[in-house]
Amino acid sequence: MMKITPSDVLLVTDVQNDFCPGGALAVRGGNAVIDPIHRAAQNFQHIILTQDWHTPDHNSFASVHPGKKPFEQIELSYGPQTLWPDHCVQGTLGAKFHPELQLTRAELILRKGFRPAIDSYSAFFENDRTTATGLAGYLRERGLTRVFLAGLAYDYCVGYSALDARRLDLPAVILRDACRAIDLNGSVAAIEREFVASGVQLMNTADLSR
Ligand code: VGL
Ligand code: ZN
Repeated sequence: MMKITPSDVLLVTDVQNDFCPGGALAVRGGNAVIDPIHRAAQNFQHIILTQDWHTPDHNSFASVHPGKKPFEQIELSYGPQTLWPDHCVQGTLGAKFHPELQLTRAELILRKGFRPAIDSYSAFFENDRTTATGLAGYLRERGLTRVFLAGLAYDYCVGYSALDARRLDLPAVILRDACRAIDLNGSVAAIEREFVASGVQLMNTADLSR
C-alpha cells in the first residue's frame, strides 16, 4: 500500500472526448480510465486536470503539412514530431472533458499545446523541451512535491509528464490501470525503458490509501 499525503497531487491527463472512443484521436478503451481515476481521486487532497488545447492550424496536425498523413513523423525546428489527426481544437466538443469525468474538486485545469508552432505532450515542458507550461512553478509554490499520474495517453502525454517530473527531481508514480496507450511503433516499450532509467514508478489504483 502507498499512503497519500497532503503534498501529493493527482495529475489527470487529457481525459477529453477526442481521446475516447468516437473521438478524432481515439485511444482504445480510453473511457475505461474514468472509473479507476474516480477511485484514485478519493485518496487525494489535490487534483490537477490537463487539457490538450490546440489552435485550428496546429503544427502537430497532419492536415497542415501538404502530402503528410496522420501518424507519420516529420522534422520540425525542435526535432522529430509525430503528426496527428486534427484533435482537441480549442472550443470544440472534442476538446471538452469526457462528460463522465466528475472531478469538480480539481484545483487547476492546465491547458497545453496552445502555441501553434509547438506541440506539448508533457504538462511541464512543450516538445521543444525548453518552453515551460508553468506547472513546475505552480507545484513548487503550492508545496506539491510528489506527482501521481493517470489518463491518456500512457505512452505520450502521461509518460512525457512523468519523465519531466523526474527531470525536475519530483517522485513520479503512474497509476497504470488508470491509463490507456496509443502504442504507435513500439512507443509503449520505448517509454517504459525510459521509466526504468529515470525512476518513474508504476502502481495500480488499488495500491493507494489515505
Ligand atoms: C496526446 C498525441 C497528441 C496525448 C496529445 O494526450 O497523449 N497524444 N496530443
Ligand atoms: Zn495533442
